[in-house]
Amino acid sequence: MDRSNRPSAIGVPTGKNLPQPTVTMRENLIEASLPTGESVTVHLFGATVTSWKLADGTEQLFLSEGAKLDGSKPIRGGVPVVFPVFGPPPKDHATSSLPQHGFARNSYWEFLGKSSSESLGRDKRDGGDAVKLDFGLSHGMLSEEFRRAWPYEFGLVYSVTLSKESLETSLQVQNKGGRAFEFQVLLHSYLRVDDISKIRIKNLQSKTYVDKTQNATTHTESSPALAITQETDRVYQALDPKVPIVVASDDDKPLFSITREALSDIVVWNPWIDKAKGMSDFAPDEAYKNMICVEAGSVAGWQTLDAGDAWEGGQTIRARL
Ligand code: TA6
Repeated sequence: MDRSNRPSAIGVPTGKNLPQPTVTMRENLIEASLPTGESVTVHLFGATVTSWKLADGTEQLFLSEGAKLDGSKPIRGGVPVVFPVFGPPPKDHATSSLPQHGFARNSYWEFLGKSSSESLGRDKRDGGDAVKLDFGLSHGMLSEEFRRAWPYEFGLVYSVTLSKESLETSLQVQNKGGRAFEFQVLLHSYLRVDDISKIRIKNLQSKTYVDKTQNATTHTESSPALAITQETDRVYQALDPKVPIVVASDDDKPLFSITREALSDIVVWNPWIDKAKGMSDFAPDEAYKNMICVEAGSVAGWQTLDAGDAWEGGQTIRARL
């Protein structure tokens, strides 16, 4: 066939002709930004997202001014990763010797690499509309103390995906050993708000919750729009992950919307005045007015992962809808 007359393919701009996301690494921080200005920063300690900014530069996450960034303690703010146990570990459990909220937020992870829009299977015409950062943690990377406290061969891959309209964080848990283990997991998101008295949390009505400020007694949410007027520490259970939890202003403008995959519990936490003062890394004391934790997790019970199996779950947070 005479190929000289074959029409040339119509040029479809590929990602390589368009401005691409940038990813930089300095010390223990990985920063990714989109050509349109959105950015995300992840600290290798805990693979903790410490900043998420929209295109206009506004910060969406709360990071305490007293947060330790030197690995001396979990980072107070952003999105700490809670694994393999949520809260203080039960005494009669394999996690009993671990610290509160487990070791994932308390260990250095490794940066595994980035993927941009094209490899994310998104619209190729806009190479810069998303970037995914992957982080890994495995048993051999843990401190001797943690390895001894929880002697299971595991692998974690934590993916942070920044797009123009959302921040997505998901965790894959692999059981690389020869015996099953139980785990809990939670993404401890500290959302930044201008004024805690002017926000409401929606889509919790009629849901069952355990109230940790009332001796872990069980209650049913009666409010269609929960206001935060005191120390609040509630574990809402068995929610449909597809139904967004919405943080709205008091005149009902949506500020954040959180949907989940395989995470059916939501923790709502604000330390309020006394607890804020009582945390040495929570600063300034008044900052409880500028944060609300809405935490997607699987924490009401335990997931069992058999040898060789894997589990995946995650959240997508949309801001300023
Ligand atoms: O997610 C809510 C919670 O379990 C609260 O009870 C409070 O302890 C908060 O986590 C912070 O825990 P941390 O260990 O980071 O001080």
